[in-house]
Amino acid sequence: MIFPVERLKARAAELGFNRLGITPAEPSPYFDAYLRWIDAGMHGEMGYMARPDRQARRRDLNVILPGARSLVVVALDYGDVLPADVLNDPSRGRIAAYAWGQDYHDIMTPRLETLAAWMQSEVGGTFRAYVDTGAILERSHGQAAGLGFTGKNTMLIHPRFGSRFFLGLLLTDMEFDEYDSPTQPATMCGTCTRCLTACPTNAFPRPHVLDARRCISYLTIEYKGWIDPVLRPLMGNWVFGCDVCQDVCPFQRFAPGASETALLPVDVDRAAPPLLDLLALDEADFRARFGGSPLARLKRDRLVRNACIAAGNWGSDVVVPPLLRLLDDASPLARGTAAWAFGRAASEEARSVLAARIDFEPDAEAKAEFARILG
Ligand code: B12
Ligand code: SF4
Ligand code: SF4
Repeated sequence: MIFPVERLKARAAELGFNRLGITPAEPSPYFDAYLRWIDAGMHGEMGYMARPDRQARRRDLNVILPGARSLVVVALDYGDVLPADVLNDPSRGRIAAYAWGQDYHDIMTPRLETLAAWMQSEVGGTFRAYVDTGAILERSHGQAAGLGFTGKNTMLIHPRFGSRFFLGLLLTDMEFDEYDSPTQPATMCGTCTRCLTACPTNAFPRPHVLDARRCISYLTIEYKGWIDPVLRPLMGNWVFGCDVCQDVCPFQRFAPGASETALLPVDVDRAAPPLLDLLALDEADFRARFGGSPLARLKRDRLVRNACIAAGNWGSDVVVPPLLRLLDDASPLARGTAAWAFGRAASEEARSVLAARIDFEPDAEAKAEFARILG
């Protein structure tokens, strides 16, 4: 069951993947770094990252697939060059570049399955396909497969293609006639610390370690609750994900952007929608606008929460009418975060409006938000 790598690489390119590397299915050399990260609680409320059965899979790929011999790792580039003044416009809510188009899981998973089925039809073998979904240290195995080095921002960075690419994996009991190996040192950052100092929320306690609990990407996408009021003013206009620690990276200037058109935004409003639109979103608008994209799993209430924070950071009083409407929203998260933004945009008006409402607010946490404004 030995498969010729050149044929595999050619087939992967036909399927639209930008790069492919193959590495033996050996344990990650950074498994202990992952355990330390979990022990420090830096995964926040991403409980799936810490589950003992998932730790066992990350430790030994044979737990996922007995007899696993190889990992095929693919990279798919994303992103586009859009005007920075539009993306940074505080009247817009900014979406991370990875989420500008169609959901990458929906694009990559069927292609990986096609690749696996093709190899299986040629020589047999068993395969497991993963795109972000498996208990696998994808970046570490991607590095072992020669797809890049680990930046101080924890991204897998290719010296020529930057870090704006997704990873997908096929774990298999097949062997290949040759394996890739890292083509560069484990890290190429040298003395650079740009990403560490640029991070708006100071989420890197040290190089190569990210405390997800402070990361805007975690807060806007993964975290379901009330975002710490201390962090809110630091989040700028980000409403879904964050690209700051990649945008400042010197290796990013070589990034080619997406060759896959489904990953590109249809227009700038898809990359940075006007906040007034987001503050007015109902469920139907949300589905129409973001269905099929990575934002779909966020659901409308959390996007509105995030838009309220961006509106509070904008500080313009044009957000007051939509925020007033959100004080009557069915979602306590939207009501409470709208109160916070209202307090920042028009503090005197907010105090009188919230004072009149606080006794009628049924949700304890939303009420606490009102109370914080009232002092
Ligand atoms: C949980 C998760 C998150 C969390 C936590 C991220 C983190 N840094 O841990 C949050 C929600 C914050 C997040 C954010 C993002 N994510 Co994410 N995420 C994941 C996920 C599911 C698991 C990552 C993980 O295992 N973290 C645990 C830590 C301990 O592991 P690690 O990040 O791989 O870090 C390694 C190195 O730091 C290394 N290490 C430790 N010490 C040292 C020291 C030296 C010297 C060296 C060389 C290495 C080293 O060891 C670690 C273990 O391998 C992966 C998919 C997967 N299954 O792997 C996607 C993944 C990492 N995410 C991805 C993306 C695109 C993003 C965002 C860019 C999205 C966005 N724009 O908002 C941001 C980037 C933020 C950042 N700087 O990492 C891509 C990254 C692709 C790439 N080129 O690197 C992945 C691989 C998904 C995919 N299949 O494409 N993500
Ligand atoms: S994604 Fe943003 S918030 Fe998260 S570590 Fe990078 S710069 Fe910081
Ligand atoms: S910005 Fe500098 S330190 Fe950070 S990942 Fe890029 S090269 Fe490394």
